[in-house]
Amino acid sequence: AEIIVPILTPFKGNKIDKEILKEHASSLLKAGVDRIFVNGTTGMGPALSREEKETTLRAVMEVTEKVIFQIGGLNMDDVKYLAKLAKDLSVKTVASYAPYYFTGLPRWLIIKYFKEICEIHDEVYLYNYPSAVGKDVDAETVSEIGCIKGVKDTNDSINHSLQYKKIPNMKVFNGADTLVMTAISTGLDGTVSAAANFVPDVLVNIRERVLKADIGSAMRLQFMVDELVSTAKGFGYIPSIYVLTKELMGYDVGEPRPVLFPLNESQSMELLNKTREIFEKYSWSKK
Ligand code: PYR
Repeated sequence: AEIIVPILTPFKGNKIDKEILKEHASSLLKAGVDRIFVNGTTGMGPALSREEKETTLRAVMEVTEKVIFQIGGLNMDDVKYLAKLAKDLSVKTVASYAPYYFTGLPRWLIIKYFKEICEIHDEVYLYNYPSAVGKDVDAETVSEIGCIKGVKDTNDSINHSLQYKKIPNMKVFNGADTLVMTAISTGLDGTVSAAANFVPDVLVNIRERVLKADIGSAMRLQFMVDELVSTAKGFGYIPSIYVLTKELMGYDVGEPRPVLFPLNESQSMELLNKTREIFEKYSWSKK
């Protein structure tokens, strides 16, 4: 089972810092992460321009070819441009969320969107995130699209994710931080977890323990991740990820981009204090 990181996008003065992005990508791979999901939610994909989505891709491709390139958007010309770019740069996999914001889109429209991408690129993943996008692209719709090779399902229902596995050869990843252990032990192809930005070692450990059938201790680590994530969510999850990554990975990862304003000094301190208490409670320390 793969651990895929939806990598954060480091900003300095509202500009993407490519060097930091490369350093972070390379250190996550060293920590045991299998692939890098570029321009996901944690990467603030919907807040990036087409040029910026290209910038993050090119930076990460300088470090590794183990990339999933998220290209979704509401401007079909941009989406197609990015699919073509991926093909030209030999990026193996592209992913997209469904057209968001517009509610009540009929199924044929969603299907057409993905088919247009498949005309350009041959390995297209669906990024299904119903609570953010406003629509669920379920297993039946994926069957109907016909050309989707994988699904990242950000969904609290593992049963929902499992339905996609009924489609032959479909790769399925769950995207909830709270379901890393469950996704791996239930036979999905892995996890896409934002927490992999700041505790890649813990997620690698969860996988090791599940594979050794040491479910009890994997579950305990999962509960630790749950507490870290719910604490971070209290401050705003994405801004918190920058603070946690700097602290736990040991290098500066810049700032998020407003509207996801960075945490101030006292918020950061409070978050880190609470985080330390959680690590102590679970007797976890970095090796
Ligand atoms: C993302 O940040 O893209 C996730 O799915 C977690």
